[in-house]
Amino acid sequence: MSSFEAYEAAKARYAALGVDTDEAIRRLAGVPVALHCWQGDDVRGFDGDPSAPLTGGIQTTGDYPGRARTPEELMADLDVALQLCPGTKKINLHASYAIFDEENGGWVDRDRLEPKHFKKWVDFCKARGLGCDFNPTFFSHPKCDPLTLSSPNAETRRFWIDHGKACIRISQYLAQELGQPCVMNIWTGDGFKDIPADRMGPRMRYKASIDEILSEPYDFNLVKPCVESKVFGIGVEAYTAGSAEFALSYAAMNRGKCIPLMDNGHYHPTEVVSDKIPALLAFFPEIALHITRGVRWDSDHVVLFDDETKEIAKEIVRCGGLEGRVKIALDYFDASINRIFAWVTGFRNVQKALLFALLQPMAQMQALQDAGRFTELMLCAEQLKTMPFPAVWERYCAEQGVPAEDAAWFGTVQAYERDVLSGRV
Ligand code: RNT
Ligand code: ZN
Repeated sequence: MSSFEAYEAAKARYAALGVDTDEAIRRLAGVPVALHCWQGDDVRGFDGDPSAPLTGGIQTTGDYPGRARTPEELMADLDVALQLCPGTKKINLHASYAIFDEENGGWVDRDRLEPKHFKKWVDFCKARGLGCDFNPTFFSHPKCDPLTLSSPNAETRRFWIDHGKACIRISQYLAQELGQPCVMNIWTGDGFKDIPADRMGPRMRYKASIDEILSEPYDFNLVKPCVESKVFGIGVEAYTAGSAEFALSYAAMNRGKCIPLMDNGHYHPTEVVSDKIPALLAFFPEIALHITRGVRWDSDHVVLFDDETKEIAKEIVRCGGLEGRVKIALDYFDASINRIFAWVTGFRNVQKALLFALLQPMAQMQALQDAGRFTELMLCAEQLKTMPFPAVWERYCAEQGVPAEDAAWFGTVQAYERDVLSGRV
């Protein structure tokens, strides 16, 4: 059977369930998903000592060869990954990926960053028609004492607040230059290894610091500041200042100024972000996500086409998230496998999950639920699992000009590893 025939057959089978495959493909093509730059270099960035450790309670493990060491290498690697990913892509930068050169005056510390340090990234995005998201970098820096925005030391807080404000200005610049909103995520690893004497003080300081960062003028239509919560990190097992309740309450009390961000690695292992999406959308006009995969803990493994990724995608679609209410980004870092493969696999899996969700007869399933017909609902949900999804995925990839089969694009990654990555020693 040709791929045309396979698609026509799949289309007919989905149509019998009341699902329009052409419409699903059309909708998915317009949904922006942000690819995180930090998978390409193990979250090191370009603004500090390249041998300094990653801090803030996060960790990359593995020593697969070929990590990007310069902006040029990272951009070249991103290009290879992006050409293999279908859909509307944005990239997601951290402030630590500032590019310093003679033209822009050379290195400055994070509190002095300016839009000009991201001009090369703007050029990169413009040439490829990409949007860009942004993150202040509150970790891996000598000014972490080890706390940042919640530090009891006023000088430390001053430095990091000024960093946050600089990042608001940079985010506004990115949005204006690229003509699409920039999601700017505030996350710190601030917390304690063991039981703190004072849980309130750090949170009050964190709150005041974010208030000050957000006092920097910005257009909320262009810059979407987020606050990302986290239950624990390495070395901050007992307490984080930016807990779930803290971040959510901050966003709720500052509607119109910032939005909540959920990373599905940041909750107790039996909690699921899929269920939290409609809970938050009942109150917030917009929310943001970091899609990742935790294995027993917040381990930031590559996103797979697994049950929870599908369930997250299903809730995004069901709750109207594709119409701009849910800002979708990826967040993982695996240094034990080919990094470009990791990027492409995770991105394609989010696309697959969204397409899989768009191919469900949601209105009919909702009607079954509302009528209490749970037997038929289970039947329908199980039937969906063996529908001819691959034929629709292949059509989508063909329309997007990317290889459909993994074996096809993996050859490109292998060739690049052989010709380019293996030469990086
Ligand atoms: C850490 C958070 C945070 C970072 C990135 C690099 O646990 O998930 O989002 O992963 O900012
Ligand atoms: Zn995250």
